[in-house]
Amino acid sequence: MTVSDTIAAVSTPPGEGAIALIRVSGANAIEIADEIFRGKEEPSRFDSHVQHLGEIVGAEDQLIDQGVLSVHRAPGSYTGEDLVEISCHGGTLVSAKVLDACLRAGARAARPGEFTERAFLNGKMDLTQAEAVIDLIRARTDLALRSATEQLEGRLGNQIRKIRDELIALLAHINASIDFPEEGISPDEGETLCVRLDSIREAIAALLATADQGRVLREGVRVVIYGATNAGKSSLLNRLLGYDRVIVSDTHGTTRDTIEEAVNLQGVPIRLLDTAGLRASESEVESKGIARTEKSLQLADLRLHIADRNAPKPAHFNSRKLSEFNGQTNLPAVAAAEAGDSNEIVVLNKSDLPEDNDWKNFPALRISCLTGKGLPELQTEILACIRQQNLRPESAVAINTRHRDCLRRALEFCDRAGAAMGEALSPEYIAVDLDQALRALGEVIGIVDVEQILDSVFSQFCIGK
Ligand SMILES: Nc1nc2c(ncn2[C@@H]2O[C@H](COP(=O)(O)OP(=O)(O)OP(=O)(O)O)[C@@H](O)[C@H]2O)c(=O)[nH]1
Ligand SMILES: [Mg+2]
Repeated sequence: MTVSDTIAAVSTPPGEGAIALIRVSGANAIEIADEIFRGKEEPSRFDSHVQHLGEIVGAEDQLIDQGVLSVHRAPGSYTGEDLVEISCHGGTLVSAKVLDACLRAGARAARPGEFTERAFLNGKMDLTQAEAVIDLIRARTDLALRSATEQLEGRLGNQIRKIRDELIALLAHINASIDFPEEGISPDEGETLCVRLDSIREAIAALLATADQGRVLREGVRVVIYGATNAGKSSLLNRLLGYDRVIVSDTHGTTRDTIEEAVNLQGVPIRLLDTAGLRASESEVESKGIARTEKSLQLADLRLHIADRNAPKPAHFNSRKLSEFNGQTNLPAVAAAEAGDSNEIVVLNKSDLPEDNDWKNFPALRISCLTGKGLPELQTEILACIRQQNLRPESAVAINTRHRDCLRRALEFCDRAGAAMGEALSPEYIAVDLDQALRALGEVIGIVDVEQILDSVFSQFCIGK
């Protein structure tokens, strides 16, 4: 990987805006600025981080736009290299022309994420911090934003480094006993080593346990609305969403597919799913829809089981078996609900209408999607369930899928090393496993030089970041 060439990109999103920002980074950035900028003095004479007004010119000194240029000298810039930022008027054509002028003057068009990649390669941030930049850009809730900010500040990286340091010390100890076999590892020492390895394993496991919270922060809590046809599932989705997203009608079986929308519930990101209503159906399409309902329920973090209180209680509320509706299926989720798990909230809708005798004293939350009554209580209940399942990320360190894979491998190798220690195998065996664990941990923060990891991380960025 070469970091010698100078890159340039428009860092603001395409389209019309008040201003656009063009960034140039690399050894020739300031030279390029000199070539395309006409102001009171040349950019190469600017103080670092100070903005100057001037004219941006293209080929043959043709005026492109008036703009503001600042020079950020290495190593005190975002990328750690000489970096130039040019703000111009935000038209698509203007920013394209400014970029073109930079390219003519010797820069190369940057790939997505290349500025952040350089920041990483120049030691300005570790890989978890670089990933936090993507999370920050994509954050849609306050919580997700806070988590990304703390990761950007290096909290996750620091924890990984701490575990790594302990592992390195342990490995050094074991390597010493390989180099000086006559000294060996005494039983006493063996025991301390085991204790130290155990505490490392615990620390890795604790980070792994935040994977669910990380998924929630990045993707949202999966909440699935299900129940008999015509109960008001689609009406509830529309209500929670705040607009009429899904078709609502009094025809049974209106919704035949699963429909997903993102909702922000007091800062908690939610993926809300409306599903095809449950009933015995002859129609192939509807049966397929019900099969999808079942699939969604298996992946749900939380289920909202909704029924029409104005109608008799559907049979599956008693038998809790979907088989009565669909021939052969038997919902595991329904069975779980019977066992009294907390992942399900039973909701009786249409509380504006009289209640059917079947529901007398039935313990459930009563709402009306028509009048909005009971909806605040339902939202509170949803949030309480999420908190109870520990899905609400209060602690801001939360790992992503890539981190999880690395940490799982690290833990596996630590477990193997632990087993080898327990069996008093020769220290070489232990050292091999610990070394692998060390590598896996290093991958999280990008210490191991594995180019494909870098490619997969930085290709998710937008250009100019
Ligand atoms: N009176 C009253 N009617 C409601 C209420 N909520 C929904 N409805 C009506 O009930 C009917 C069914 O609502 P939907 O939201 O389409 O029900 P669904 O569960 O999505 O039905 P399917 O998609 O067929 O499974 C519609 O005519 C709604 O207007 C309510 O709280 N009170
Ligand atoms: Mg519906």
